[in-house]
Order: sequence, then C-alpha cells, then structure tokens
Amino acid sequence: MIKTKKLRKLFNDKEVIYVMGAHNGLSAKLVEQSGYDAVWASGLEISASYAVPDANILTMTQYLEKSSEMNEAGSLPIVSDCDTGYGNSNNVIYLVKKYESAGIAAICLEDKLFPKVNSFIGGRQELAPIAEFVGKIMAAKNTQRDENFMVIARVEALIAGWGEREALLRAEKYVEAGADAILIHSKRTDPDEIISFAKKWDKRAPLVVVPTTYPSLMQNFSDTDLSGLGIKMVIFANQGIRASIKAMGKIMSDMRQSRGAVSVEKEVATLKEVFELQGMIQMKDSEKKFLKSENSDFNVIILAAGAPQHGDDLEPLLRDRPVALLDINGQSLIKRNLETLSRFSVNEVCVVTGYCSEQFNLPDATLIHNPDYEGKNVLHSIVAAEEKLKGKTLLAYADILFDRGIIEKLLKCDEDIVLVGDATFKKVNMNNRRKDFLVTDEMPKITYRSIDLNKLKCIRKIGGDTLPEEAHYEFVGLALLSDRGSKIFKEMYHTMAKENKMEILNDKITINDVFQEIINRNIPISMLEVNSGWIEIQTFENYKTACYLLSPQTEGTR
Ligand code: SPV
Ligand code: MG
Repeated sequence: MIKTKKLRKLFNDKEVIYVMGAHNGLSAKLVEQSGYDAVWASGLEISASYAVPDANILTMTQYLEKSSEMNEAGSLPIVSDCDTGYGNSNNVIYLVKKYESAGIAAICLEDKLFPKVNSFIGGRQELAPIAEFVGKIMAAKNTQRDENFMVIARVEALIAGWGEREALLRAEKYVEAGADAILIHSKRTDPDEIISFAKKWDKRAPLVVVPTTYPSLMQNFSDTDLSGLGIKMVIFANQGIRASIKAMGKIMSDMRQSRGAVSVEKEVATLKEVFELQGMIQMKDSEKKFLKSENSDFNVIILAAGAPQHGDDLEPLLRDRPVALLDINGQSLIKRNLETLSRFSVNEVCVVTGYCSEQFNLPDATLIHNPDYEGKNVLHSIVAAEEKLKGKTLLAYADILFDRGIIEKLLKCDEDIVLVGDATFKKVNMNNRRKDFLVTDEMPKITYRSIDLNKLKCIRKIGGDTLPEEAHYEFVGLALLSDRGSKIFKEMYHTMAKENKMEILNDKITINDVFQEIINRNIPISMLEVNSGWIEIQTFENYKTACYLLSPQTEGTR
C-alpha cells in the first residue's frame, strides 16, 4: 500500500499511532523492527548525525535526502520534521513537491521564524506571525497532489512561553488553513499543560505529542486515555540517537582503554545482525537470480564418500578421516576447494559423504550421506545425490585439489559434457596411483608448454581396459555437465541398469562406463586439456607435494 494511504489508514483505524525518531536508513530499519507504526525523520537526529546544531544549518536537500533514505529502508510511512519549511511559503511549495514525490507520507511544519533552533534550547524561540504560518500551511495543502499526503502543523506557543490561549488560537487558525493534525509541543517535565491544552482543544483535529521531557504521560495514561484526550500520535523523537551516542561512546572508550584487549563482542551487534540490517542476505538472493556472467549459476557435487583402500600408503593418515578432510597446512583439502569455488557464483555445493561422515562440518554445503559407500565406486555416490544433479553441474572427486584458473576455463565451455584431462601423467611417477585414462581424437602435441590449450578434444575412450601406452590423457576427476548433459548422464545410467538388468547401486557400472556408453551412442563428450592447476592426493608423496606447494613460503614465491 502506498505510504500516504498507510498513514491515513492508521489515523482512521488506530487508537494511538506510535512513531519513533530516526536519522538514516539503518535507524529507520530498527524503528520498523521494533514494532512502531511510522518513522519520525527528526531534524534534531539528522543534524546531530552530521554533528551540527539543530538550527537550520543543513539545507532542505540534506534533510530530504535523509528522509528518502529512511523511506527506502523499509515499509513504514515517514513523517518528516521540516522545521519552519526552510524559508517562506515559496520554499514550502518547493518542499512539498519534493517530499511528496520522494514518497514521504507526511511533513510537519513548525510556527517559528527561520532559522529556528531546537525547542529545548533556552533563549531564542521566536514565533512566526500567525498569518505568515497560515500562508505556509495553505501553500502546502494547495501544492500536494496526493489527497492522503498529510501536513502536520506544529504549535510552539507553549515552548516560546506565549501561553495556552495563544496555542489554542494558533491551532485553530492552522486547522482552518487545512492542517491535518496539530503537534502541540511542550518542554515541561510534567504533562499538565499538554493535558490541559488537549481538553480545551476538544478533538477539533487529531493531536500529536512529543513526550521527551514528560514521559510520565506514558506511565499514567493508557492508549484509551490518550485517545479520549484526542491524542492520536505519540512521537518518541530522539531516544534512538541518544541511545546510540551513549553505547558507541562507551564501547569506543572501553576499547581504547583496554587497547582492544577486552572482548566487547557481547555488548555489540553481531556482524550477522549488521549484514541482515544492510540487506546482504537479500543481495545474495538477487545475485543468484540476476548476477549473470560466464561463471554464474552452477551446482557442485563433490564426491567425498570413499574410504582409503587397503594398501594405500595414505591409509595411516586416513584412519579417522576421509581424504577430503586431510589437513594441508592448517586447512582441509575440501575447505581449500570450497574456498576456491566461493569465488564463483555457485548455487549449491553438495558433498556426498560416506566414510567418517560424522567428521564433516561444512556450514556452506549440503551434505548427503551415502551409508552404503563401502567398496562402492563414485557412481554410487552420484546416484545418492541424484536429485542434485540438475542444471549446470560441476562434478569433482574429493581427492584432488584444484585452482581457480581450471574452473574458470571449464566454465567457459558450452558443450554438454566436458571432462578435464591432463597429458603430463606420463612424466610423473605412477606408483600406487589409480588412473582413468582417456583416448581422444587428437594426440597431445605439446605436454608442457603451449599457448593453445583452449581447443577442446573429443573423447573416444575412457577408463576400462585403456592401457597407459595407448592413453593420451588422464581424467583428473573434474567434469562439467550442462543442464542437458546432466539429464543425458542420469538417463544413461538408468538405461544401462535396465538394459543389463542390474541395479546401478550394485556397483557393476562405473562412472567411466556411463561416459563410455554415452560416447558409444554418438553423444560427444569433450575434453578440456590442462597441464597444471590441479594435484591429486592419492599417495603420501602427493600429500607431501601438496603441503610443500601450499606452504606460505612456497606460495609467496610463486
Ligand atoms: C526533532 O526531533 O527534531 C524535533 C522534536 O523537532 S524535539 O527535538 O523534541 O523538539
Ligand atoms: Mg525538529
């Protein structure tokens, strides 16, 4: 609902409208969260937030900017304190146009002389002639386009010491000029003059009060009592900024005195609360929907269920943890990969766990437990996470560490199924290493130095009985499937299981069999050639290399 209408409805429907002062988007948000009906864009708070006096030092544009900021921060209507209107009736005409088009629900104009000073400052409290102020109210009402936009006339006669008669006379004239409500202000420490005024005023127009100096009004009068007196709106004008000044000052000086050695965590808002207030959570959601790039919008499935195989020389290190949780210089293998992936716009990371699954603690990932992992191959884990294999999906083995560059290159591929292959396996010691060999339509020409690694190869054969001598590449354990590729892959293993009259889950079919069958049925599978950017952790030697390559000293020299 448009905010002018919202405020008008509150005037019609609510016994008493509760309004809290604020000075920026953040404080306005807190007002809303605390359950108020509207926000008072307080002149005192806004000027204090600039560390300048509440005496028309700031310009209308500065006040308006803050009102707009508060308006945009939430769904509450804004009642803007516009002081005297920043000049004469000409300024008021301009002001109403600007405030109305900014979506402000109501303005409040006070009958003092420009430049005003805050009502609680002794001395200069000069009232404008009645006629002049009546002219401003008429100008405001004549300018507004939305019938629900409200103009509140603020009577300062009690503040200036001109007495109740003058206050009543002024209120009368302002309502005749079209004011929608009267703000009767008082600096007394008891509510007596407000009560007396209200009784004599006798509900000729709704009253607004600001009980800064007379909080006993709120202690001694219920909403029904206030309503009976014609008091429709209560504004707590400045307590918010006063609370923050005190709290900020205390924390800042406590921290300075203790050199930050004392934790103030319990006394300050959590970062999560700050992020929520500034809309970071919504921003993340919109990023998912709208922040499109070549690298955006894909899911990741990390296949981390496997147990160490008997005879692996890593076995002693993996007695109480899966390989994904192997510590590499203070951070686990999987956390390093997740950190790399966090630089991309990933929809969801799903980790399929099995062996030592209770050891996984990855708040940013969806964990899917595959209880039946023992002795099974990775296809078994893919099936366990089948519902996640949809859209563009990156499949990653958990025993490899990859860098950002390799993922960037992979995401640039438009083909339905792309596997990452590396030809340098021929140069490294192959003891005790499991390999998935690839034969492609082209021999690798250059294995170490090249400037044209971007052309994709076409895979002819994968895994199975492929011998190292005939292999061109090894599959590194990273594959990117498009939405169509994901469907093809899923359909294929279901078809294979049906045709062979076997359960997929009985471990007879491997991931390589599925890829091979796809190729056999003339659906192309591409291969992205890399010769760096990844390492596998299958042997103790691999592990030592990873620790060496990722030690801070080595990383610094690269
Ligand atoms: C303000 O909040 O700026 C007001 C209310 O005008 S008071 O400061 O209480 O006068
Ligand atoms: Mg003010």
